[in-house]
Amino acid sequence: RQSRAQSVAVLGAPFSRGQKRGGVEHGPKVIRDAGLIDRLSGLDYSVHDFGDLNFRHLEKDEPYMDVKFPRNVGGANKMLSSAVSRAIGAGHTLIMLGGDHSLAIGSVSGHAQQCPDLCLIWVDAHADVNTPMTSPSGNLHGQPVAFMLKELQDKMPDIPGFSWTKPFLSSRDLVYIGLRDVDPGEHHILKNLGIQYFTMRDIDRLGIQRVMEVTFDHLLSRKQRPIHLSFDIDAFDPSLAPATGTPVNGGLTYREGIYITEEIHNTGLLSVMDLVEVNPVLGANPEAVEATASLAVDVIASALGQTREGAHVSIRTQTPHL
Ligand code: B3U
Ligand code: MN
Ligand code: MN
Repeated sequence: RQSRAQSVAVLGAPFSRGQKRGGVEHGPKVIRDAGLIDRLSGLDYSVHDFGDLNFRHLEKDEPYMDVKFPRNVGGANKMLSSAVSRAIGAGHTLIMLGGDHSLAIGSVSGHAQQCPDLCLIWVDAHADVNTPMTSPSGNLHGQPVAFMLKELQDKMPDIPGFSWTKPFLSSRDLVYIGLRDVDPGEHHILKNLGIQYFTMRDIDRLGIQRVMEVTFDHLLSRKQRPIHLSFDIDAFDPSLAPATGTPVNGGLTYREGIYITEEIHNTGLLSVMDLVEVNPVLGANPEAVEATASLAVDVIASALGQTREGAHVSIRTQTPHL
């Protein structure tokens, strides 16, 4: 089971310029404050908290076409990409705490530098595959997947701040789970490229167990390879994860979310996980923020092997009366 590294690195990416709402840069702090490091240490990993990246803010950053803050987003992701690449190269399993979802550009590309055969599971209410031409908002957190896909190469203009990266992922190496707010241009891309995706309706029809079976058939049946899990907290129902920028009704239940991460853990192939879009400023009250942050901790712990049936670690030394 635990075939990969026994060492987990946690890296915070306090960044919010991929969208317009302040506060998501405090995600790493509230997720740590909800007890992340202790929970992971309790799972018997050696946990290395790498702290937060220190992104430089660029004052002069005019929109390009309609794309907002291109140089800030590009620069932050360049920095994140090399940090992720270094951590994976050093043998850690990495947890990246966002920050908004534009950070997946750096996280997945840095991972791909070390693991060119990785596959990507994107758990989100949104497909985040707009190009600058299809984006209704100009926000880069709605576009990260478009920067990754080789098949979209000629649809992507040269955006200032992004000359360091080029597309590295095939559309067949990507599966979406939890979609329920997909823009027309995104729907066209999903259909046109034949991307495997499961909307909330698909989860209603098939059940989450079957969804995970088909996901792994699609990604792993030909060969075992590292998994990048990019988990947007807004995949969960807003009743569970209220403190986020773009909540959409009808999301994952707690049990569906945890089942997804349990199954990913059980593959033994999880290599990097992003947990993004926790925004403590948008919680209606402190309880709403705590609920969202503690859900984030639960889903990360579950991806790293916390089970609902419990576990026993060296019974003989810890409970000699047994
Ligand atoms: N699809 C819309 C909205 C959106 C995407 N991601 C989030 N919201 N979190 C867009 O702006 O691209
Ligand atoms: Mn997202
Ligand atoms: Mn989302």
